[in-house]
Amino acid sequence: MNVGLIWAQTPDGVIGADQTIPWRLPEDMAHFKAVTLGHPVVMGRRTWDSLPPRFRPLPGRRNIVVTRDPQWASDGAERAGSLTEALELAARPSEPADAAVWVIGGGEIYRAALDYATTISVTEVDTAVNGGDTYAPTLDPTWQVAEDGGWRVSTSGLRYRIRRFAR
Ligand code: VY7
Repeated sequence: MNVGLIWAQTPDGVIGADQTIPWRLPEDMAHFKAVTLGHPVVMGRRTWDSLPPRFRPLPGRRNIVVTRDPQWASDGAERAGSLTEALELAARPSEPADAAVWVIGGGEIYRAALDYATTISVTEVDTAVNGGDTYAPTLDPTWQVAEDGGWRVSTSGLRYRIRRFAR
């Protein structure tokens, strides 16, 4: 199974502050939805909590949540005790071998998933965030840009670019 990671970050690597994404980029939300729709998504429990309740579970996707708490349960979500357990759940049952799972955050889960990743979608948002407390993993040079959408300007006024990395 192909394991993809998808995140949005500032040039400094900030992906979150105070349990939220500290910018609004409608084009990136649309990109995120288009890429992940129809595929299982894996996220950490804090990321699950950070989703506005009306958007939980993310529709049209199996939502797999990683938590060490064996008691944790939430409507519409599957619980996994570790990232590897989440990937095993995503691969079953009867998903095609070339199916994709998308790891959607956050920082701790991306770091655990990086070794398994075959593709990474990074939206770079040209903004500075004060008080960022969650960071994207740094990509070693084996990761190369496979697709570059170029810099664009959001309706929100922010500059952003979407790049895909592969190795
Ligand atoms: C997470 C939301 C957060 C706040 C409000 C609405 C990249 C993104 C993520 C995660 C952007 C989010 C939403 C947007 C998606 C909608 C549901 C409502 C859907 C990521 N590049 N960008 N993210 N939703 N992991 N990677 O905005 O979600 O998909 O149905």
